[in-house]
Amino acid sequence: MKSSEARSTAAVLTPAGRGAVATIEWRGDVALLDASPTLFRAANGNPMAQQPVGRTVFGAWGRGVAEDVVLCRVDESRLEIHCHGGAAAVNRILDDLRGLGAEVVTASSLNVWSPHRLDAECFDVLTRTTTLRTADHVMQQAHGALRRAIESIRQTVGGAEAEATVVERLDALLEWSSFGRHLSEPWNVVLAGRPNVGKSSLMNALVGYARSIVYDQPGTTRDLLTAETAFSGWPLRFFDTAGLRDTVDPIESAGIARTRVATVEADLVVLLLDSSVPPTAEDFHLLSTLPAALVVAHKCDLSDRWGSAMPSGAIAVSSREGHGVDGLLTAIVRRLVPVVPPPLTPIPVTSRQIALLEDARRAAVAGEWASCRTSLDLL
Ligand SMILES: Nc1nc2c(ncn2[C@@H]2O[C@H](COP(=O)(O)OP(=O)(O)OP(=O)(O)O)[C@@H](O)[C@H]2O)c(=O)[nH]1
Ligand SMILES: [Mg+2]
Repeated sequence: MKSSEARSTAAVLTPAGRGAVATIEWRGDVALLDASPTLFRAANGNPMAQQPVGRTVFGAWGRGVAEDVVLCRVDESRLEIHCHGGAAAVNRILDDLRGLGAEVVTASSLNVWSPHRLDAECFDVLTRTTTLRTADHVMQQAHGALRRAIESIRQTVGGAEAEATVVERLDALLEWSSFGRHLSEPWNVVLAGRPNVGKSSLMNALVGYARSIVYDQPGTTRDLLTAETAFSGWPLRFFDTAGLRDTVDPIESAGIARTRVATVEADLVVLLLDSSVPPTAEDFHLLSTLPAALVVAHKCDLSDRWGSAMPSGAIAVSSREGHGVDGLLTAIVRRLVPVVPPPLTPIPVTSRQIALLEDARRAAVAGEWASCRTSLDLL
């Protein structure tokens, strides 16, 4: 072993088995990785030593069947490797790093946690992310993107700069509140519609396995059922619901009451209409009570009985044939994440951060600069 190799260490920063994404820190000479080009291939084709510090780099790790990973050079001699959280992926990467001469140590022995409370809080959120894409955004905050933005606002508070500028800059951070909160908590998508329109079938088609019972009698699903998945790197939690109708059955009524609460609390409602049977008054009632819903013309493998009564933006889907399911997922994601923040955008990622930024904004609007400063200092 060369002396330069003997000095490298590797540690898993994330708790074992807790998240779907794991983070490994490697301290050593990045050129060692580039000297073994079959080990890591950056999507942008550049060697790691040429990737700027702080830039997140997507790529493939390993010989043979590769792992999707995100790498980031934290500084000249520290590299973070984000991979799928399963033990197999983590152990494989640790083995490869051992092959480069690294000694595998515990995270606490590395003393990696940032002295900045805000960065450390973002590191904690990082352990709860479930996709590489969300981990990438949170990691940028853990490396100081949010802290630097807040420090910069803090310096201007009460100074010569106009109140409007501080409010504007706080607004620019708060614009990403909902996005930031969802980096560690899936977006909730409720599948609603009359009984038998195929909500459970669509839930199964969306998540790719038979989560819900499908049956040809209306009233099959009585309670809320959830299933989590990710699409385009965004975590989604689907709710299969009891079909909405008037009923005297007390259990079904309780299920319907839960459905109504879920539709109010959801980030998005997908309203299913069965295009193979003529529209009913209940369908039109649902369309008017859920105006923001994404509408699906379901069972499009059968002949259409709605014609021009179907809303023009409805997405034709057949869960039975699989037709239109990917298009629906794309439309769902477009509604939930209409704009993706550019790299290094500061984003608040916890409710605490968002609440304090809102407090700071309220104080700034009222011209209460001492209170605004206090809120920013608490961050
Ligand atoms: N042809 C066709 N039939 C479908 C499709 N999706 C569902 N079905 C059928 O429609 C019936 C009802 O499906 P479910 O998924 O149980 O409907 P649901 O909306 O969950 O029903 P409830 O739980 O009773 O509210 C079943 O017989 C399914 O096989 C589809 O895309 N095409
Ligand atoms: Mg059902």
